[in-house]
Amino acid sequence: DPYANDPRRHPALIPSAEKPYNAEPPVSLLMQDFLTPNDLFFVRNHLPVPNIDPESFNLEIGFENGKMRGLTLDVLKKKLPSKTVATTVQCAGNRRSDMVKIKPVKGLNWGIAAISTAEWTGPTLNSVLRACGVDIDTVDCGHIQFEGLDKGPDGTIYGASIPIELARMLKDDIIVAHQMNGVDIPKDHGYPLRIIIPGVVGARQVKWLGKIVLSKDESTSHWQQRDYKGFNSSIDWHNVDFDSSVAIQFLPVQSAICEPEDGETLDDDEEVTVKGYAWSGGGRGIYRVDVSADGGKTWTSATVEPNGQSPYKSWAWTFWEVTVPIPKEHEGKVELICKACDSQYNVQPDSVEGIWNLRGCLSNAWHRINVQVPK
Ligand code: MTE
Ligand code: MO
Repeated sequence: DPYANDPRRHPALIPSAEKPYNAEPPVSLLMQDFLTPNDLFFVRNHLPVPNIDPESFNLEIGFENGKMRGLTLDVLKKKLPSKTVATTVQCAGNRRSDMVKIKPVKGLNWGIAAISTAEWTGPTLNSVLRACGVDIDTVDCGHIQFEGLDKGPDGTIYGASIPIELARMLKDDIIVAHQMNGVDIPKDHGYPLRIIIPGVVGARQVKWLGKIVLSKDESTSHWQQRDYKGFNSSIDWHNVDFDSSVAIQFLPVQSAICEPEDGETLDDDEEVTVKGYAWSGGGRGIYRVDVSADGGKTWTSATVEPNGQSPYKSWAWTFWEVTVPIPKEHEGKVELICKACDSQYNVQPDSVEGIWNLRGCLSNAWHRINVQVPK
């Protein structure tokens, strides 16, 4: 069993798959802390968790046509200036279960908690490359590829890449991280090293980082080329051409209701206090979250808790809260809806129909839950 050495996990995590292990925290715990505790951080593994010896570990950095440098953990931790960034990591498949309701898709049936936030510490990608004599602003390459040390029984390795323009834009906030919330990154999240690329889809933030390659080409990895891309709602598995679409990088604006939970019975029939999270990719902060208890006819804007980051470099989520009146003619149940607006005034689409895609990625329609109201 290639998964026999996988780490022990927190019993509260809700698995969507066991081998490889994938799990999200219960919604009731998601908003307990702004920084998600490491053992409750959602887990998205495609392969067995590798066992890496920190003593012999060497991060390889180079160009396609030859290894240029190897950096030990000691050098990465002690010789280079370190930076800490609080960022939210979201899987492209977060809230996929809402898409499945329209039409089946291929993918893990994530609820609303394939998203978590941590403070990541390590040298910046910029300083790591500079230590190798590479100037990220002038280097002649098209993409920066990242390779994981996790390997499938058939030899498959996990890899991803970002275009060099994206790397330049984010260079001071891309972290070659060795710490997560102040401790060594746990095994499930990439021990001993992981690349953190704020504002970008989880899939590019390669765990168990073993290699950084400056290349003229994108990563040829399955997950860069044949997964984690968007398509229109008429494309299905018979006519899909993965080469016709672009790999997802920045994620769109997202929000979800965590309290009350779907199906819950309220204890009041006049008003309800609604809480949730909101986040957008690309460093876009959250300007507003609106909540409706009458199917979207009327809205109340929530109090959005500042996350301490600029709306133009907002890497972490925000929590919000609002009390809304319950309509008189509720017949024992109401639908609660939330939608967020980010700092580029992007809003979430009102329904899933127009954004449905065969992989169930980018599921960010208005979040709707149903609750029972006491008579
Ligand atoms: N890196 C490696 N090496 N192997 C993986 O399977 N999964 C990716 C990304 N990095 C993955 C990886 C995906 S799809 C996501 S959403 C995030 O890691 C999840 O990070 P987490 O498990 O720390 O929440
Ligand atoms: Mo993911």
